[in-house]
Amino acid sequence: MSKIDILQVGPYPDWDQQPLDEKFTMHRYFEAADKPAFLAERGGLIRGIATRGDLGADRSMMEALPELEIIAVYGVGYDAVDLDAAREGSVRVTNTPDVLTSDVADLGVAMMLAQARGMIGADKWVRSGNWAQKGHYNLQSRVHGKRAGVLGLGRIGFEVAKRLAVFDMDIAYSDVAPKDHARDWEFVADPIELANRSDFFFVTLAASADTRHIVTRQVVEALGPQGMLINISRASNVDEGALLDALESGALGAAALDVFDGEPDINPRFLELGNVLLQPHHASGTIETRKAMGKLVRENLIAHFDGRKLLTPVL
Ligand code: 8YV
Repeated sequence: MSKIDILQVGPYPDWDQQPLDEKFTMHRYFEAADKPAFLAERGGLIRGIATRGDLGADRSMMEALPELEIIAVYGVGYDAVDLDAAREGSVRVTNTPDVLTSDVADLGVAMMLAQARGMIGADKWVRSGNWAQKGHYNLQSRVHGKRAGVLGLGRIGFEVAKRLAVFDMDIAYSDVAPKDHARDWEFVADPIELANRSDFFFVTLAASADTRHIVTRQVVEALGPQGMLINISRASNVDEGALLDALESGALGAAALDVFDGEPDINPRFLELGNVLLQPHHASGTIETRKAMGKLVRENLIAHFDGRKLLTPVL
């Protein structure tokens, strides 16, 4: 029996590629020199898409695949998948929640600490010989006991807040409504008000058309010259032009970012800034978590084609 044909939108580690190749005929879209021709030639064979959170699947791709049944996303964020197009085509969609939650939250907190305590610069201070030649590194900013705002108290936001509580931080959060699991953390409906009462402001909400630029210039300026914005969600949740303006003028004190407009080709204005920690969209980037994500992608695809219940359905 011939193997089912799957369109693979982006690369996977070998430990995922090998079992996928064993089980399916994987058509490596990301390696195609002429992608429209690739879809025109093979589109009629394809019954599933294996994609990544940052790559997704748009309407034009789906329309090129008349036999498409399922889209499996390697990532929790499915904002790059055109869900309307998937619904219209009765295409199932899966993602990889839960398995990556703690690693993403860990990195978000680590980014806050690293930026607040100047760890990247301090490492350079030692390696350059400055410590021996020029003396002590500049004093930095305290984290424990300060005010934290979490914009989006979903799985990742909750794990971030849980970790911040260990640093005795005064925690508030904003979401569409108060959350039952929010412990003693204050609910603040308005992101501007949340930023006003925060020293560290985490953007942890799922990205969608409704959340685009929810972090406005007003939110950034409310966070202020002593404030820090940490984004481990999607760049689209933040008005990046306003963020850059505020970082350059000092209207915002600092930022720690794992996601960017146009990534990996980020705005070169970031490269000139000494008050930003830059990370390459790798909050879920641990061996353990990426293996768990890849396993979920495979298991969802196999379950679908075996006629069984999907493990982590979005649609
Ligand atoms: C993914 C992410 O690992 O989970 C998501 O939505 O953004 C990342 O954790 C990444 O998109 C995979 O390429």
